[in-house]
Amino acid sequence: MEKKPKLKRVLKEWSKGNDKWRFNPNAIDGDVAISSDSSKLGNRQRTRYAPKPEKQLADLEGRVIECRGRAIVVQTDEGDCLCQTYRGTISENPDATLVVAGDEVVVKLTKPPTETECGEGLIALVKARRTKLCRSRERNANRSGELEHVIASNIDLLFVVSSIAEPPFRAGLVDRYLAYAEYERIEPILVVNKIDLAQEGELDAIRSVYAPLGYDVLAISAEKNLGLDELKAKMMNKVSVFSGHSGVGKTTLVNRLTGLNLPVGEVSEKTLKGLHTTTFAKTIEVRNDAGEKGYVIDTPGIREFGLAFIPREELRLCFREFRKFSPNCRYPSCLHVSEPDCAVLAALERGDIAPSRYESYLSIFERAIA
Ligand SMILES: Nc1nc2c(ncn2[C@@H]2O[C@H](COP(=O)(O)OP(=O)(O)OP(=O)(O)O)[C@@H](O)[C@H]2O)c(=O)[nH]1
Ligand SMILES: [Mg+2]
Ligand SMILES: [Zn+2]
Repeated sequence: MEKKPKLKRVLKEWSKGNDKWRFNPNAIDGDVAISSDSSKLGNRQRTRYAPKPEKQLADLEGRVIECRGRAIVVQTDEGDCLCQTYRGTISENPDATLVVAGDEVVVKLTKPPTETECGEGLIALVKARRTKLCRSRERNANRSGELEHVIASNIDLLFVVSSIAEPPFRAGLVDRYLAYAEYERIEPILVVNKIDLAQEGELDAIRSVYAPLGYDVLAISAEKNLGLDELKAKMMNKVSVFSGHSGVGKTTLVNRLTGLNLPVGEVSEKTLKGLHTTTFAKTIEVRNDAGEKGYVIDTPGIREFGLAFIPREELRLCFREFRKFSPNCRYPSCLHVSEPDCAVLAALERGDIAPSRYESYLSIFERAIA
């Protein structure tokens, strides 16, 4: 998936805002309007039109690799294409972010990809997402009409990346991801990175909470190359996403797994400035020695992961350890908070449910839809 030189250059220009390929919203369907970036030109002259997509160019199917502002990179069997959406873009995902990394799309070509150059085109169709990672879902649409802010789509595995220190392990955030994974029916895998910084017993304490629930816990040090083979093996023939707090080492892991050199950040610097090193989701190919491959989407770190959109009666099903006890609650509708004869609360009292997990449940519950 090594980008061709031209694609890299154009992406750089676009991300700097020097886009001489700005689209004219008034262009008629099929016309690609290109405006010159010269401010000296009069309004009339500012817009010129690219040729219409050639009739004989067949539409191409592909997968979105990254979206950087208006620049969307689509990988197709014929080669990478630099695309944009336009007024005629059809989405099968109403009220959600229009295009994200992982989306399967149909591209109307304006220029076919060649051996040496990437193609160009318009996104004609964004197909329905099989699975998705959402940052938040609003009850009222935001300015762009989004009810769901989607970060990545069509993923098989959600790697919940945390670190043992710098920043410290945050059980609350990890539990939110796990609850989300249960809700969305995506398989989650816990990655505890920076084990080179672990104090005696810290890793066991984390394992003792999550391993009995059936969650895979991978202890890793990207820095010291520990546990990376096991991680890579899980990723083969799948599309994975790395998600977690800023600074836990998601991009460092991607770099170690691929030999790439994507920018990583200094934790102290970032905490002070509140900056994220990775600013947009990006898909990267990961290969093993046997020639198998998988894809991983590296995402920007997050501090909060709101789950207010999950209704309370569904939320109680997202904590898998409750399921064993809940049939014995007095009321089938029991939400395990203050109801009499609640078997989940009794299990918590007995120490059969980890207090940190129940605390996470309550914290999500308080904001969930009643
Ligand atoms: N000690 C130690 N440091 C690590 C390890 N992995 C990553 N780091 C450091 O952690 C810092 C943050 O790493 P990044 O890869 O930028 O973190 P990120 O999760 O991608 O952060 P965002 O892009 O902001 O979400 C860097 O300074 C890395 O060198 C590790 O295994 N051990
Ligand atoms: Mg990063
Ligand atoms: Zn109950």
